[in-house]
Amino acid sequence: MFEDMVTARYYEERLQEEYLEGKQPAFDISAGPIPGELHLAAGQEAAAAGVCRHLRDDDTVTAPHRPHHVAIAKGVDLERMTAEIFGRETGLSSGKGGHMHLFDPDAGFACSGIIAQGCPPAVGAGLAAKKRNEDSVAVAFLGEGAISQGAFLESLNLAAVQQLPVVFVVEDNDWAISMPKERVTDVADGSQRAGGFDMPGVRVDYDDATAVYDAAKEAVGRARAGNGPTLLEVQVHRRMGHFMGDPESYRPDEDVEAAQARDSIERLADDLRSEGLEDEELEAIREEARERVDEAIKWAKEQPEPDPDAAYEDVFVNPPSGVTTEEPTHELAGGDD
Ligand SMILES: Cc1ncc(C[n+]2csc(CCOP(=O)(O)OP(=O)(O)O)c2C)c(N)n1
Ligand SMILES: [Mg+2]
Repeated sequence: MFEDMVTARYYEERLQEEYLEGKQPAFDISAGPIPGELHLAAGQEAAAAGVCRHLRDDDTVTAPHRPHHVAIAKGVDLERMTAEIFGRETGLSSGKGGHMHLFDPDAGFACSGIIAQGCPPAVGAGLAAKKRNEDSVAVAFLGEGAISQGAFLESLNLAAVQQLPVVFVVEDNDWAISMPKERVTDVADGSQRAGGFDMPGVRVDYDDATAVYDAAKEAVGRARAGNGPTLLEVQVHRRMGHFMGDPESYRPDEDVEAAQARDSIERLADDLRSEGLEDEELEAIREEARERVDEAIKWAKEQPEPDPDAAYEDVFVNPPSGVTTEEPTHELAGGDD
């Protein structure tokens, strides 16, 4: 867990540097080597690390728009994920998806920029496992801002009524962009949503990786044994803005300070020291993570940019109507119709 967490944190620190290149002074979001939005998960690593430790390669994980810590904990190919974020041809989705649309079938991982969108596919993966008599499980990560979404609530219902091997993991960072949790739901503990679907609901109050590990062990074990879904909520802290460039003018200073003060990585490091690990051992893990990340970023930046013509491949309509005023020069992908 420590390795996953320090890898994710350093990865995002490096992405931040790369992301800011060329975007100043007016913050041109389309400039630089990583164009578009970038949502960082620094402060949320404990949820991903504690849950994904219990997962196998044939288990499925879906994540939302803040996906890096989950992808790393699930074992997504770091090189190809980074190439995707940099929009390169060898990226997981040929550079067309970007950081919110990472898809790695080998690692059983997908994420989406649409809130709660990962829940139905996770239920689908759970249903497939059940029908095939396999003991793989599916885990859907989502933010607390998504717990009133229809896609989430309908997914809870279907998973419960069919007793599917699914674990829903809500990362409660108290904010949905600039919207504080208490303004959108009267339920302070999102795991209470489970009660309406007659499934177990558990909340881990602190972003404590070992507590998440223990809670997830039971939830994943229940799913794998064929005893149905669980809703797990984990309190985490958003150390950064909603996205890079967010001035956070809506956020009280005390809230930022509280998030900075509670570092789940330091907390786990303390736990490990109390279990007898030496500082040098922890530093060696950090060093290895830094090397791995630096290599992945170096590799990704050396990768070719996609051929512009590839924009017309892997799309439903080719070329999309209204995009060009000239005669289309590409064949329709789907044949005559
Ligand atoms: C269906 C849908 N509605 C709105 C948005 C715009 N949006 C992007 S992130 C976000 C807030 C999400 O908050 P939360 O689920 O708590 O996740 P967090 O950003 O805190 O990790 C919203 C409303 C979206 N992407 N999808
Ligand atoms: Mg949130």
